[in-house]
Amino acid sequence: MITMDDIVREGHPILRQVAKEVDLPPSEEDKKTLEAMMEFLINSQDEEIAKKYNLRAGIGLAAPQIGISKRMIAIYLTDEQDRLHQYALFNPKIISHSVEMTYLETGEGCLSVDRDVPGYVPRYARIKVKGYDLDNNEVTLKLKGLAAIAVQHEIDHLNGILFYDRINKEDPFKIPEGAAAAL
Ligand code: K1U
Ligand code: NI
Repeated sequence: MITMDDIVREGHPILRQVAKEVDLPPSEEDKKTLEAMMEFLINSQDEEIAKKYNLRAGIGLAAPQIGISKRMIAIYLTDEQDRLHQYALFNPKIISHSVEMTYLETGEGCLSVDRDVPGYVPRYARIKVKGYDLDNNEVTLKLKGLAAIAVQHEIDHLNGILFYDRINKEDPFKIPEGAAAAL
């Protein structure tokens, strides 16, 4: 199982690399990796398991964060409407997005960043994402709110981008242009 010891922290060059596309259909090894990433998220949100293994809660994880520079992400979160979003995706791609932007009023955190970086992180308010699931089915998702923000955070990891790269350096709490707060 994946634990915090497997999570690569900022400063490691893999977090700044553009991850490689996964060959499809996915190999058994790539499927196992993506399944283990999802298991980590579920475990990290289980009070007992998280305490036992000292896991920090996460709602998303990208393969570079466990030292694998391949385009794989896992998402496991309950949204503002109490809907569960559980996605394990190979080669996720934003195929369209809103003009409107959004941001979390609490800012963002990252399992690869062991410190608080305050500020608003501008994100598209709505996105359409295409990718492939564990069974190699093409998946198209239309997302908004926290789910859209989490997917953008994880796709950023695949492109070597960390959330604080997007915070306004001069004025971290400046409301991004055309943005409404999420949540
Ligand atoms: O990629 C990561 O480092 C995980 C990160 C992803 C994230 C997505 C969107 C906004 C912020 C961060 C996290 O999951 S940080 C933990 C977190 O945001 C959270 C954990 C439990 C409940 C609610 C939120
Ligand atoms: Ni992160």
